[in-house]
Amino acid sequence: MIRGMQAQLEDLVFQNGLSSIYEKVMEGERLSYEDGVTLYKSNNLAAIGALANMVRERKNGNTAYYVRNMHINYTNVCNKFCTFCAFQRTPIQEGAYTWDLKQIEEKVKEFMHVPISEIHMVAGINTKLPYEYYPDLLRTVKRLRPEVTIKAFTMIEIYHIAKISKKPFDETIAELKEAGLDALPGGGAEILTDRVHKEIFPNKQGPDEWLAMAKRLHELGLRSNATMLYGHIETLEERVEHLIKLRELQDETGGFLAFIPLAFHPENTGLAHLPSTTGFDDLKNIAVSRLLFDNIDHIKSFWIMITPRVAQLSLSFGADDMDGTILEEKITHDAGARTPQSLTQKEMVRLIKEAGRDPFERNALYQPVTSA
Ligand code: V47
Repeated sequence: MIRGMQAQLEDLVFQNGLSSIYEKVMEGERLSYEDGVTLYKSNNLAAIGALANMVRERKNGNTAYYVRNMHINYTNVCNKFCTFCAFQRTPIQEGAYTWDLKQIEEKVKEFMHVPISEIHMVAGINTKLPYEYYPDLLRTVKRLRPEVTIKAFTMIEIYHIAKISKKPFDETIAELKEAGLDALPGGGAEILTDRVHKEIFPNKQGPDEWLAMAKRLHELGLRSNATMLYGHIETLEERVEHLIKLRELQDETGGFLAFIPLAFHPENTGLAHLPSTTGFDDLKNIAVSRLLFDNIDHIKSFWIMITPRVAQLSLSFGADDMDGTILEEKITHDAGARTPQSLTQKEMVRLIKEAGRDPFERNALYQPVTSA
């Protein structure tokens, strides 16, 4: 950093009581729980963003990753009834759907003309689906598009699949890998505290089980992402607790590829009385997570939830990944998202270049992809 800019930043952090955090960041020292709370409570987004940007550039230089991908939400039938979810349906509810393998094949074929290198699959827990459906789903997708990396099944789906497989856990995971599972998405973590678990997602696995499952899968050689659903009933302290729990697990396994803060969308949910998140809070979550995660390489901004405009700005506030072109998205749009369903590669590259970053096309494992 040139001296003038550094002096300005020192003034900014000093005026805002962030000097000790600034010093730790300069020294590459790990931030504490208390530092996390201080950052979340501070409204000096410019100072927090500048610190996060420093860490981002140290870790990822000027690179901004993106992926050409497709989302497949194979069923919205779910037995978990999480209060924050607008996507779930009971089996007999209007709008309930479950795609059989033929329909999955049709969905993949519908976008066969679009070059992609990742397919992201997450869905509800539909207890009517037999175990074989899951490896068959992976095989169907891989058969049609062998060039893609498949990032599928949240820790919650894996719990369910493993339970109904009636086989030893390691065997089930080996079978899913063999069928085409390359990586796992970060969903289902929500807020990893017992209070929030009890309040808004009591029917699915809670903090300890989510973390235990992630640990197990990392140990079996699978990499995953991690997410945090913010902007509902959680306190700022609980956000920090969530980040620290993930950081501790990452110390043990090194299995997390990316962290993605997910902005809560209230429409059509049991929390519809709550307001949407703001651009300010969206950027702050990106920046604070970049500062706390000294051991996770990538901070991803999911433009579907925070808009392409805010995601573009986030590239200067700690994020180094814009996620994907998507094609179709259901979970956030059912909850009232007004963002588009997809971005073209051209639009993605333009957003990144205008932000002064160098676009880098990747697959689900952050391996480089050479554009067709
Ligand atoms: O776990 C549900 C969230 C998640 C709402 O790993 C909501 O690259 C906002 O896992 N408002 C599933 N969010 C999505 C997911 C994901 C998404 C993008 C990238 C990656 C990745 C993973 O969606 C759920 C939940 O946290 N969600 N309802 C809602 N109303």
